[in-house]
Amino acid sequence: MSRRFAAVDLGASSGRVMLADLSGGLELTEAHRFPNGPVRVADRLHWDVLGLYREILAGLRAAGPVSSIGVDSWAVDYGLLDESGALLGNPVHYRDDRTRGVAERVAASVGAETLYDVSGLQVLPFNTVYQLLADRLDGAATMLLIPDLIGYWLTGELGAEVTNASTTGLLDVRTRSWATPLIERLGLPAGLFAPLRQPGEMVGGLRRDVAAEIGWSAPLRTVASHDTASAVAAVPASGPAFAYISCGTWSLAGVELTGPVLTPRSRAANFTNEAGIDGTVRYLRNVMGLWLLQECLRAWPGSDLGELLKAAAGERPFAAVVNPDEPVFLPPGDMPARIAAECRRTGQRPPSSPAAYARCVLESLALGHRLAVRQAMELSGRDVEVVHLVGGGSRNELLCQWTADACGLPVVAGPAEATTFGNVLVQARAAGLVSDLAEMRALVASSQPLRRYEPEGDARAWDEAAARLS
Ligand code: ADP
Ligand code: LRH
Repeated sequence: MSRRFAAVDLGASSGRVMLADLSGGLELTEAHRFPNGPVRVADRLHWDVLGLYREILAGLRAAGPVSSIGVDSWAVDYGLLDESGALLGNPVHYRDDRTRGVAERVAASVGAETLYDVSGLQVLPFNTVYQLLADRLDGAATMLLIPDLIGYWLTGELGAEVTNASTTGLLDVRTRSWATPLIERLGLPAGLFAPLRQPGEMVGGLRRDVAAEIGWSAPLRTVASHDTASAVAAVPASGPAFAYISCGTWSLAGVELTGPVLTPRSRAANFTNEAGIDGTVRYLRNVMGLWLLQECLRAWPGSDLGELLKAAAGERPFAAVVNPDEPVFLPPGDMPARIAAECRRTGQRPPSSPAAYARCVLESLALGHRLAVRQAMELSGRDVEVVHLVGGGSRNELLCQWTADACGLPVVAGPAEATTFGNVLVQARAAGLVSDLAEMRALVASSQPLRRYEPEGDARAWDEAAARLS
């Protein structure tokens, strides 16, 4: 058996096919990277799922033969299949507005407490449950979340991987099985939901047409197919006293627990209890993340991220800060204009240059990180000595330093490709090359360059800035 594994990792801003070699340590190479993002067609926002599938095949062709393949992606979104297994319509993007008001209607009919008690999930307008209720389900036989859909196209096998299923709002947080009574109470057909699979299970071999297309064949294994679950599995922590921030398009900030927290205070703070590998709970909250900066950059054609960050470092501290989680920032559109409007609404002068906007975004995100990490600690009772910041955001030195400063805790940054590491290490573990979660994390820690940021600067200034947002 070769010690090479392929990871397909679809992020909201880019997808990649990565190749990991565990023959002597843990080496990662990028076989193929391709852009991803929303596609608007008339009044609906979609993903280009067939385009993504084409790029995945190109990536697998470039990667060459491996022992097994794993697929992960962003959560909550899905494709609907008819009886024959054909895709019904093009998957809709979670930033689409068709779910407006649905969460409120469901809370009024079923009760927000009941929903939280069953699923343990934070309320986000785009949770799968709300999307399904806003969707036309006529003719739909099966709902597959995106990695399960890709897996179905690669192998012909139907299933629902459990870490991602935990983001639907329809998985029982205690039993980790489909919450059939809730599904039925909501009037959704229970038959839509495919049998659950655990990370590390063998799914099956590639379909003949797929193998012919890429020029080789290997089995597909389930991994922690929710990208955030894979990222948390690869956090290079050495004990339990850590918080994590999986920082890319979103910042997912919280702690890893052995059981859910379902208290009224936890629900009020909108903390989620998503499934991690090996029965762990990812107790976290979504912070709007680098989406804010991505959308600013889209509004400034020709701008360069590196140059912008350099200039942001020279801007006046705390000139303006916003709550990054204001719902107004969720959809695509003119981000600088929305930030300016939010500054005016809160009695602050809007930034006057791209560099000043970048500073405002990064300081605001660091404050969002601080609030989520502190609340996660308080609500779960978990002690935290270090914050691990992984994902593309770990390459942003300003954000790492300011997160350390704002939290008053050391930040260990990296790896940027934590999701991919989690993906391949679950495969390697299933193949018997790694023993357990602790060893997976130790392997990441010993093989990847990490950078430590100690809190510095003016702690009082961060307290004051945080107070401006509360
Ligand atoms: P996703 O998986 O959600 O697509 P990633 O984890 O790939 O997101 O992170 C993408 C983000 O990482 C980009 O929006 C960018 O802000 C940040 N990033 C990537 N590379 C760098 C870099 N060299 N310097 C600063 N930030 C970076
Ligand atoms: C990050 C992520 C996050 C979800 C969001 C939809 O990529 O999976 O965990 O909340 O996308």
